[in-house]
Amino acid sequence: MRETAFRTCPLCEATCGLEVTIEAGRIARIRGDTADVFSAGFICPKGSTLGHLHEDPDRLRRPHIRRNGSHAEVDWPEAFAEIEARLRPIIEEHGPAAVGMYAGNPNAHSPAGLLYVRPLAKALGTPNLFSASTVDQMPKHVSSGLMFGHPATIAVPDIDRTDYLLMLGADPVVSNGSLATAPDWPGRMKRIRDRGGRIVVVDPRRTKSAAAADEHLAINPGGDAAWLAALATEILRSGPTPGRLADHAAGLDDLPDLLAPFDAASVESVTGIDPAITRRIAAELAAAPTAVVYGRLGTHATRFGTLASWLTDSLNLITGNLDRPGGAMFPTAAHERRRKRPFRTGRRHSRVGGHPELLGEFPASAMAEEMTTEGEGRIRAFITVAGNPVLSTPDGPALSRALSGLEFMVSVDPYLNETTRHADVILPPPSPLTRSQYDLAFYGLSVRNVVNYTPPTLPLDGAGMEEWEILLRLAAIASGAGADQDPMPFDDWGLAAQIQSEIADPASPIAGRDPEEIMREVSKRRGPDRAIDYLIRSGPYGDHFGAVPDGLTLDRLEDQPHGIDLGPLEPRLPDLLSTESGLIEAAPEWITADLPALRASLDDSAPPLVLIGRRDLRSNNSWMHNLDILLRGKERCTLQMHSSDAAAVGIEDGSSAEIRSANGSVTAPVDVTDAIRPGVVSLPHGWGHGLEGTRLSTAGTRPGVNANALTGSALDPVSGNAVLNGIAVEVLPV
Ligand SMILES: Nc1nc2c(c(=O)[nH]1)N[C@H]1C(S)=C(S)[C@@H](COP(=O)(O)OP(=O)(O)OC[C@H]3O[C@@H](n4cnc5c(=O)[nH]c(N)nc54)[C@H](O)[C@@H]3O)O[C@H]1N2
Ligand SMILES: Nc1nc2c(c(=O)[nH]1)N[C@H]1C(S)=C(S)[C@@H](COP(=O)(O)OP(=O)(O)OC[C@H]3O[C@@H](n4cnc5c(=O)[nH]c(N)nc54)[C@H](O)[C@@H]3O)O[C@H]1N2
Ligand code: SF4
Ligand SMILES: [Mo]
Repeated sequence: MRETAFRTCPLCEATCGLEVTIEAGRIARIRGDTADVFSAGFICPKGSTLGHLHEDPDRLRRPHIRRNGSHAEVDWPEAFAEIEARLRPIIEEHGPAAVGMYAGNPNAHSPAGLLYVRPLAKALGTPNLFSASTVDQMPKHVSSGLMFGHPATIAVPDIDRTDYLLMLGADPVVSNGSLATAPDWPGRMKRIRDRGGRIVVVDPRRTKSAAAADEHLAINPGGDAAWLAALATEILRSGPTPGRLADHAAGLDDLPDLLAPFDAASVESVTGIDPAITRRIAAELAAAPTAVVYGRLGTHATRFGTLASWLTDSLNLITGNLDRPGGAMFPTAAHERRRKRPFRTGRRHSRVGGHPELLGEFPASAMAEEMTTEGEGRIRAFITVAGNPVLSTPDGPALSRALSGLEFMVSVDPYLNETTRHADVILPPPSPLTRSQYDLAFYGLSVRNVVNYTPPTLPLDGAGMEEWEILLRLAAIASGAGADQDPMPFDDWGLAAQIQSEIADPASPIAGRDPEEIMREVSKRRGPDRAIDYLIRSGPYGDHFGAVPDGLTLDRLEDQPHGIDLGPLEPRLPDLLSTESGLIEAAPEWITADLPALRASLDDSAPPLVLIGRRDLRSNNSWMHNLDILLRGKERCTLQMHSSDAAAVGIEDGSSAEIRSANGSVTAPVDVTDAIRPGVVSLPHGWGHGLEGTRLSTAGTRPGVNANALTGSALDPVSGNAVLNGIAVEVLPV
């Protein structure tokens, strides 16, 4: 029998619609869903591989326990009993801080990750929480939280209507975009130019995105904050023009003085950008009918990442492009909640490094030291959920050693990989094709308001357990309720508590309603689907449980497998602001306090050679390398190096080189190219497979090397985000 199902791809932020052909219960083909309201048929090479992922014999189907150094399959009750027997005594003897947790990137792509990891963290009650956010976008959360009041109040580039896109440290033609959900960036970028708009890409490498732009500026790694500050200074010479937002912003008058040390001339040494070009770009930005500055990973994972993130939004504000069509706008997700409490930072500090907490987390770079430094509050047991920090966080080899010294470790992960090989118990979630999909993270970051819900495409395999149930059971164990306890009442209590608090809020669309009636209305579904139905029905487009007869419900979404287009982004300020003042805070002190350090950096002498990262279309961080269909083809874990740098040390294209940093050393084949700035080399992250105790037979055939053996403890102190770009290195022929 042949059937067709539609689903949203869960692999990256682009949320493409997939058309899945199923024959006799197996995936026969996956291609782009041409009827999808958002992606209209666009997909990348990864989207069609979900069937391969589903079939991958190395993907774990049942829990594994490590005994005598190797992992063996067990059943679920045995796995949970083992966790209870080994985790609880550690908590009882040493307190909750003795258990740490790291949540990785795929959590942002699954309802289970987004709805059930936080309750698990709460049940653990530990301050030692870490996530991939601090090797990624934490600067954006911090600057958005402080400027607009909530770390999720993030302005995205309105690329479908803009006349001018200034894009820094992002390569969306390859990454398919981040903090700016838009399937088909290549097509959308082309349309900007087709309608007479202009795209400027700022990146030390001439990327595929740079090649698709009108202009490419090869900035020095780490130079973005200073350069953006200089653009702001040049624009502020003729005064800010925030337009409608003038009455809704505090601190605008402080900007010229704060940014005075940075102008086109003073930042040339750290950016490598000719002052005349900087002045011209400033003039173009100010003059464009609409324009947007968009910065991403390459600007965030640097020493001054938060300043760069803040300056991005500041430039949009002072040019009148914040919250207007064609500028930087705030999406309205169908499940959005009202943002109330103002954002706070630094409520506590990490034990060893004294790093301030941000969003309830400490920097991922500080995980290893919290495990290996003796004393009260040391992390003795660890949980990873959908993360591979041995490959993805700084000084991965040191973290690997720290993990091997733990008393107990649990991983919720479908693979036995570089990180999970250290776990005493591995709990595998089922294949993504067997779960429902609704992008709780990305509809709030999307360049159009859209909504799409996908029910499971294939039934759960008999041995499998849904990931939300795994997480709920872990939470029950962590809270002391026991491994045998039915965890479902916890789920009911969690949702009931949310309903209670929202009906008590006079500003909620369901204020004063009967909580039991609402619970009944959503209770034909379970787990995340039930929660999502509740969130949508009581959300901005919802049916408000009968009050808005044609409003959204999950049933209605299920009837629309290609999604529902809710229209272009709409201006949302000042209503969306949740700062204490009720205003946009244009110059938050937590951030501007870092300006003197940026000023001082203008006098630093640059290292002769620095390392940055990059992504590849057929790769997804560390975890899709076990699929032969993606792995085949040319070697991807190569060091890109400019021909002049290669010639200077006698390195030829294709030969091997040793890359040394203060932190470590790796050896990789060199790809000599002129598409990178002299003085800069690039190595992708997520490689370094083939380690003992892993079960990744395909990835092991082309292991590559771990770029994070070269990165170290450097971070942006304002956000705790790791410095992954601009690492001083030496490259030597071998
Ligand atoms: N194919 C593929 N897609 C992915 C992923 C993947 O691994 N593979 N990962 C996903 C994830 S988790 C994320 S967060 C997104 C990230 O998506 P993007 O934010 O688009 O990140 P990258 O593609 O890494 O591009 C970052 C760019 O910054 C440049 N760069 C490095 N240092 C600097 C600097 O100091 N200044 C400037 N201006 N540029 C710099 C690099 O050369 C690179 O081209 O991609 C997602 N999509
Ligand atoms: N040097 C350098 N380092 C980087 C970056 C860089 O640009 N340069 N980029 C950084 C960025 S942006 C990110 S987001 C991080 C990513 O860092 P991580 O999130 O730690 O790493 P991933 O490689 O995405 O690992 C994902 C893990 O989740 C598992 N997994 C996949 N799907 C699921 C699922 O549905 N459920 C569960 N439970 N597990 C699942 C995979 O098997 C894998 O073990 O890497 C960062 N590291
Ligand atoms: S671009 Fe992202 S969402 Fe689209 S098919 Fe590729 S991996 Fe999936
Ligand atoms: Mo990321």
